Amino acid sequence: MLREPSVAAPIGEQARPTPNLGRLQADLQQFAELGATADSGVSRLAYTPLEREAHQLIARRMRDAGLEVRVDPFGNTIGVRPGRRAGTAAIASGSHLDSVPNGGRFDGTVGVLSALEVMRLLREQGLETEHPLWLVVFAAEEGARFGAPCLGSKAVTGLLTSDDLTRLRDAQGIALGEAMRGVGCQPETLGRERWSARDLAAFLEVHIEQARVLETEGRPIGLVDGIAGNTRVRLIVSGRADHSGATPMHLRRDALAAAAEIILGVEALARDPRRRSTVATVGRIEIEPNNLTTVPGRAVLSVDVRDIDSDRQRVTAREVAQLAYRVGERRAAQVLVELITDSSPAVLPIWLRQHVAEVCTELGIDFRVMNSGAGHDAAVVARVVPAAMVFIPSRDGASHSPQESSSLADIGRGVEVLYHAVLRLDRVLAELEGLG
Ligand code: HGY
Ligand code: MN
Ligand code: MN
Repeated sequence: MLREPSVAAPIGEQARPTPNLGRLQADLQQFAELGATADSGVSRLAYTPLEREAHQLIARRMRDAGLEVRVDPFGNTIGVRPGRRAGTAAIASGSHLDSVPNGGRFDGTVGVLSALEVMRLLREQGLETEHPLWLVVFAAEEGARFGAPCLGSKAVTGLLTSDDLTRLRDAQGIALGEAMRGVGCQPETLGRERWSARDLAAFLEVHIEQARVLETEGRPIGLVDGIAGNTRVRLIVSGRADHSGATPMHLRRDALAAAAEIILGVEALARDPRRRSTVATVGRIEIEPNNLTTVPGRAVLSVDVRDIDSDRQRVTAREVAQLAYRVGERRAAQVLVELITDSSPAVLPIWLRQHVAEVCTELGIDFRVMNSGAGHDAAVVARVVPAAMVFIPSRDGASHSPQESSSLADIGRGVEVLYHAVLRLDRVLAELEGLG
């Protein structure tokens, strides 16, 4: 006897619950207070007590919403809403709660709270899905502290190695593994837990766009096609520390002057019109001895090269190294190049994006397909299960700064799209699995 489809009907016939914007605003405010900075930004770095405090807060919110909560050995917090058919692969949604130093209050947090609001709405609607639903909060998505991004999602997808635990260090020289243990994680279990299509059928991430396209075009939703990859290198320029008054100009080996030439060279490489979607940034520089009356003897530059095209990404990174060596030779400075991290671009599966696109159409919400210049956990998760990303507009494209903001109305639209995408996916997968 054929079972009645136990999943929600197409949007036309089913309720369109209104996201509770007041609740979302209150939650955004509470997370904004964890690591709040003087100019209304947040600093919640990877594997610090503040990031863990944010995970403990979301765990409480998950339990309030009726989810069973667990924290895995890498600090990822996962809330589970059982489905009718235990044992089928789950539909997951979520994002991250760590930030860059003095970053924005929306990056990552919007995706986490959108997924939480969907769980609340399902509960208030009394809707039970066929598949289990996961709310996933990944640890350490930002590369700000250790140079390499998406450490929590890489840990569960087999892309983090035990070598990374000692090799990756922060500005104080603290190794990744040590920092993880310092906040109660168990990095030594790396490799034991690895997510696969048995666990997850799909992962959906709502995120702020962090650029200006949606706002410029007046579109409320972006559906992500490709996510840029990143190659990050450390350039160590060693000259000679000398007296800034007694040392004639022609005898100097000024490491900072060499670094300055390299920085402008990196910018010129990325600005080359033949590299359509390449971006390159020297976002961090350390100078020694950093004293007014000493010619700088050492400069360490961190370079972030990104592109949606993997060949261009790697060719540009190689040319950055060659440029640095040439400047070093000319200025009698020694140059060492260290690879910090290298992640390929990801193209998200069109079939999953198409389901989300049909949800937008049924909801009458305008959208556009677009690439993401920023990296995301969805790009990592996409290596093991199908992933989709839903962007909402960023005011003036501001992000990774206290000026980052998105309107509650736009956040609410992202919640609506996610809510109906989860239900549609639950229905489609159930029918495919012959459960419907
Ligand atoms: O840096 C990024 O691409 C992102 O914010 N993790
Ligand atoms: Mn983010
Ligand atoms: Mn970010």
